Amino acid sequence: MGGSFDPVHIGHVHLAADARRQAGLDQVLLIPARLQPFKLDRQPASGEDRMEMLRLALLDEPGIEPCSYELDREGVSYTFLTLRAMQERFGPEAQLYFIIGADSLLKLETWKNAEELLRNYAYIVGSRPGYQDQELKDCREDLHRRYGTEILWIENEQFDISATRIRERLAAGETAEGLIPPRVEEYIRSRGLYRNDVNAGGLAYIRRHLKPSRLEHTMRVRDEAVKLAHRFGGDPKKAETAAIFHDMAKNMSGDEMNRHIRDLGLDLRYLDEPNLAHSKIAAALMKRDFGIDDPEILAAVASHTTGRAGMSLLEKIVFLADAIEPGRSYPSVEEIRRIAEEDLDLACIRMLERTIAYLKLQKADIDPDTIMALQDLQNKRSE
Ligand code: DGI
Ligand code: FE
Ligand code: FE
Repeated sequence: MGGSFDPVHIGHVHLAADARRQAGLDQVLLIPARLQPFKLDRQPASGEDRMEMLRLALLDEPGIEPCSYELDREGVSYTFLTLRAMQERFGPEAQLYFIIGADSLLKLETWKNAEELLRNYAYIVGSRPGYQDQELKDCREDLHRRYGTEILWIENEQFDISATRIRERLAAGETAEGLIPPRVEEYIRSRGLYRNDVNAGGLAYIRRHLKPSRLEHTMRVRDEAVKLAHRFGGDPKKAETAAIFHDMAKNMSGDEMNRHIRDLGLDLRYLDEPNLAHSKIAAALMKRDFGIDDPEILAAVASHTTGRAGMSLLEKIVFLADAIEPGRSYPSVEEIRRIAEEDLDLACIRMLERTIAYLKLQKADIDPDTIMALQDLQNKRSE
């Protein structure tokens, strides 16, 4: 059974145990994959830590063991190479079963050396009870007919536990009790793992504090900000972090906002304008409660509503992503999206113009930062 095991959770342990029992296997090996940090938007736990967590998780599970085969080799491991090596290790008489999830089964034919995989090895597919829908049944039949592949079903209650959710909880300082074995949680705490995953901490916070529509908006801003960062040479990781947190203070009550303004020592003039306060409160909370002190990220959150004179690339990206994410609809949004395909500054100018026009129509006070942001960008353009 392969996987990231970052961290191993009871879903993995149950699947391995159920597979061993239901299919009568002599031994189950859990083989953590080498993870490439640059391919993930977060820092994975090291191979040593993931092996140790597996060892601890499997202490009470006879016949199930961690295996460091893929970690010990250089580069990306292909499953067909790992299975070849296991066949060699256990001898030609050994019948190997590869334990996978239902979604992987559907994609098996796209894997490297799929034909070898399908002809030489059998599979145990874990799925939620009752999840064997027609597509899976057809797939199984089809693979069996064309390659003679033997595929066994394992029904597994905890199959949809998500390691992402577990990391989010841990990063937010919550326990993952009931999701990972207690010994593994102790190890995670003692090693300080998953604590600095700020994005996970932010996601856990906004899932709890934002209304569904606001959460969906935030997710779209995140995607848009990462896209803009790639397009204009910004830092996609910083853009992602700023976007996740940017509206974290949006669904607070007036009392709550006032309390934060007081506790955080923010300027009183924001008190009666929630739209202006929420971005400043968010930046201050990120710093105080999530330990984010990158000034660029904090500035991008603090200025996302109004903009300001001298905006950095990241500030422009977050400001614009918030304004043009696919859920937005106002008269000029299509035009601004089109401009944002190639000209970040001009798109920001058009957005600021539209905000000012809108606020005038509403007879609302226009923040000096909004006006100066526009003037600054216009001046730089005419130079
Ligand atoms: O938080 P979002 O809704 O995603 O978006 P946002 O942070 O850009 O907030 C938008 C609201 O803020 C919108 O109703 C207009 C208002 N706003 C933007 N600039 C100014 C402003 N309100 C005032 N009073 N003054 C401004 O300069
Ligand atoms: Fe906002
Ligand atoms: Fe927003």
